[in-house]
Amino acid sequence: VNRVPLLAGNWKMNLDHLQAIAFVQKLAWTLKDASHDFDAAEVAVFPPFTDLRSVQTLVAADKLSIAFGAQDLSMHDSGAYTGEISGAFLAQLDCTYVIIGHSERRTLHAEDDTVVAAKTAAAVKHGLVPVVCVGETAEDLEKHGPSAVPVAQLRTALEGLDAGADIVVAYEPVWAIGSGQAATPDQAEQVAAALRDVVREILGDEAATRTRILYGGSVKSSNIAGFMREPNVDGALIGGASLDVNEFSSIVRFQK
Ligand code: G2H
Repeated sequence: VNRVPLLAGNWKMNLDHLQAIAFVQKLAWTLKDASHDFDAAEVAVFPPFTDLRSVQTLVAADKLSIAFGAQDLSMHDSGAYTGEISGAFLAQLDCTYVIIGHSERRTLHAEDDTVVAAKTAAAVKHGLVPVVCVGETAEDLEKHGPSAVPVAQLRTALEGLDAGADIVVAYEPVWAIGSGQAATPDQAEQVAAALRDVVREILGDEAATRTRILYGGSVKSSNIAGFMREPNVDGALIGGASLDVNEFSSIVRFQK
């Protein structure tokens, strides 16, 4: 199976637009120095909304191969939704991706599976690739086992999408996020395989073969290789460790 791995840095609410420019420039130089093959491992960053215009300008001016996206979007196209950002606006800024349903959105902003599904549909409608995040809490894990909750979350998120929809799935166990305690490669593989079955069930075989499933939760340069050896793990969503250019570059240049 030929899926290009995706190494994606979720900056969360870090780096303002000036820091973003400096960061992306340094990242591009570091990867160029290391002769990184972007066709072999795709690199993406997810800055705050207010950085996107700066990142777009820099990427276009320097013809960088670094992709970028937003960390959230509105389920609506336009209108009286104070503080919300339309997928149409993100598409205009050349965003390729948009993260949807990150556990911090689910927990801190009460986004449930229905909201996640509406946002996923909105992203696809505007030509963005949704990075749909799913994952269980420690309590879910104890009560329902490893894949039941992420599987149910993904089922709802994908309902109503066309088979041709271009999506990325991110499995992020809540207990592993920012905790320093990552899942084991085995655990990630087990859930990733179950999530691929959901993609197959809802979007069909072709989508299941093509869709990239990422692992997220305390990924760093010292543990990335183990995840990348798993057949159903096609990359990572990296939070804390993506804010250090050297560390993120080492993750991007993982050795299997
Ligand atoms: C999970 C992850 C990035 P971290 O939230 O989405 O963050 O790598 O800091 O655990």
